[in-house]
Amino acid sequence: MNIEKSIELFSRAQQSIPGGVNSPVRAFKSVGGTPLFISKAKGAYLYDADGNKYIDYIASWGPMILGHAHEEVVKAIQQQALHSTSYGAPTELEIEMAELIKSMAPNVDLIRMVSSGTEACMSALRLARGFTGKNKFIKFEGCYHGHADAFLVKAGSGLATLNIQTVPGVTAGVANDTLTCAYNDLAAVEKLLAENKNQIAAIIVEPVAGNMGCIMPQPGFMEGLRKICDEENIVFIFDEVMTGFRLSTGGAQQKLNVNADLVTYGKVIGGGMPVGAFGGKKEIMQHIAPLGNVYQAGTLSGNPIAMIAGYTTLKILKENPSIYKELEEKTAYLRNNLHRVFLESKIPFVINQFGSMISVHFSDHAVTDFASASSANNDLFKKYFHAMLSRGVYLPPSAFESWFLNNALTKKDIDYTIEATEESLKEIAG
Ligand code: HOZ
Repeated sequence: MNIEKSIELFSRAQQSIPGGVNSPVRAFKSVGGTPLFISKAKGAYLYDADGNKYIDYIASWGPMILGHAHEEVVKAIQQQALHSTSYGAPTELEIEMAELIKSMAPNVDLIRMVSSGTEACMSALRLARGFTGKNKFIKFEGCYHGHADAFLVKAGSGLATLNIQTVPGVTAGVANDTLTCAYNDLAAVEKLLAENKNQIAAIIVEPVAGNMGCIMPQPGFMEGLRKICDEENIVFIFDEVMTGFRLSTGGAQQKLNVNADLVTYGKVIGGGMPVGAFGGKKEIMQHIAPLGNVYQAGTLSGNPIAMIAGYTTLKILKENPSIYKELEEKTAYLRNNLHRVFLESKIPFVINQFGSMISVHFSDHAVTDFASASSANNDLFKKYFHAMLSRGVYLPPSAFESWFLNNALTKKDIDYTIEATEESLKEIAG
């Protein structure tokens, strides 16, 4: 595969952009090689600067659930752009977006739009602290809630990919209030509670983890967290930046049948534009300024282009819930057939799948938390990643990221992916 232009662009990018990329995982650091520079995408396919075509399993890390350049979404953006791209004043569109989200997501009385998942989680945490008057919070090892200081402790995603243990610039004072324990370990949560009685404002969790590969909650884990939060007067925050409107029309809350007090969104709700949101119960949300004193603001919050892209995407999902069934069927088909070809290869593997999120860990034991995800064979992942890329299948360039299926993928694309895996595993086994 000729990637001369990507090589040239990467070298040029490094002269002006740190590491040549605007988000670390894109740099291919843990898998090696040159990141591909993308020139366009349509449906399920990405095209790089050299004109190579790839089947896309990243979907912009989740947002492009309908496929790239979806006609209705593109048209809506074009029409809105004619009326200006930003006003810095309220619009009816923001109300429509809030009403649409409220009509889809359980437990959302009020919702505030922001511009990224990071902002959404950061603001939800501040709100939980302001509401409870407590400072500490619990997050789970390997869960990633964006790059606000408080969350950069034992975080997954890019930090796990780059093996960054502590982040210079995050002060000890901030990190001291971040308590961590293993995902799926209720006993560890109870221990933290006992050690920090009446000091914990919030528990934040990815209801289906997607930043250490895909990891499902064990039966009873989310329900147990809900119970603890009720008993201890703790705000339960679902970080649905990945799962929101990806797993169902009501997100993970609906899919897992567990209520959160606050929910954060991103990715899908922006339809590919930079959008985040946090919302939840009125009694908590009414503490946000200008209703209350918990300050939070943004010049581009509720930006009309972002709103119309997200609104159009969500409306399509709401009106066509069969999309979720189709996505789930496609992902299950992929999982079952990957399972078959991995078994034949005799290479140890674990495939975790939930809805349209899936990932492969090269491991001989179950992957249920960050420790089990980290002990998988990253060298094999790296070889698999490159073998697939050379066959035109674009997987996330890190074993610590979930794959996201988009609904433009056809059975033919998935069959090709399975064949490519079969060939890649033969190549790896040598
Ligand atoms: N942290 C993002 C996925 N979990 C990666 C985004 C990117 O590098 O573009």
